Amino acid sequence: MQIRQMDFVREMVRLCEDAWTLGWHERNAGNLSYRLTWEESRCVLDAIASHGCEGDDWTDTGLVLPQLAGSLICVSGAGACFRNAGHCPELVFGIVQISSEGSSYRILWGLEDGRPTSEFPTHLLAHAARMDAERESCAEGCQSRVVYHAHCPDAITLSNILPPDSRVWTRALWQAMTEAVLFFPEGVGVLPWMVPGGCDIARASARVLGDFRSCIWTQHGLFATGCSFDDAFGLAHMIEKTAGIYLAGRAACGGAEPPYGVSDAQLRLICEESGVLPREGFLD
Ligand code: 2HA
Ligand code: ZN
Repeated sequence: MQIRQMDFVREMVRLCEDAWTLGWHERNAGNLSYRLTWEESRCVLDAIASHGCEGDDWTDTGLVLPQLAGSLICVSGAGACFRNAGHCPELVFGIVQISSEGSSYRILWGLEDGRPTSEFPTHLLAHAARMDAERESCAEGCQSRVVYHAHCPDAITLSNILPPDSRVWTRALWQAMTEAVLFFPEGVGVLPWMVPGGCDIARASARVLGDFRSCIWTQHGLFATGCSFDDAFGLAHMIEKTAGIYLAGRAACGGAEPPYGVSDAQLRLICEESGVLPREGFLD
């Protein structure tokens, strides 16, 4: 099977097209990565071997991540426009292999225009952070495979009016819409403003993503992670939608806090009914 026909590539294309339509990916905004299963990795390596391709030279990532040693990661490219994902997946995405020490990568397929996204360090550290977090908390081990960064406009607007505080943000979003708490009971992580594109913001984001499945980049956008494309995209969508509802509510109240959001007592009731534990300390 051709690599561009594989399910995970088609899923990446679909996410890009949907998110482009929603207006989250102006020009070359945003980036996306997927950590392949061993089965998918084997299919990719077989497909590459059958074409007699060798893979590129190794490039140092500046990070040492033994969790990712030997992994194959499909990632969007630096400067790539999500709008073109369906038209030319080999330009927008590529599959890289992480070295056995977890400190460098080489391109096996795609990225025909160059190299992985400028936020590659954040993607690598986010995958590793979720693997560590889930290994501790989940009997089945790590399920997270998708890391997604989008410039969602309402989340960005909200970061212009709320402090960069996870509890404040989470409460505003939970109160905006009844079921938000069920989608992100652990809350939403928020990172104060930082320069994008390097290892500093990557390390700070990974600290947040060890604790939350999402991370707001203030005045910039958000990161959402998940076990599947539906999971990561759905989480980003839920954060963006609740941010929009909260903003519309505040605007309708002349800038004041909307008086009739879902109350703490109601949030506790929904959680009890659904067997979900809201993050400790985030309800009054
Ligand atoms: O890839 O969104 O943050 C373009 C970006 C960088
Ligand atoms: Zn960005």
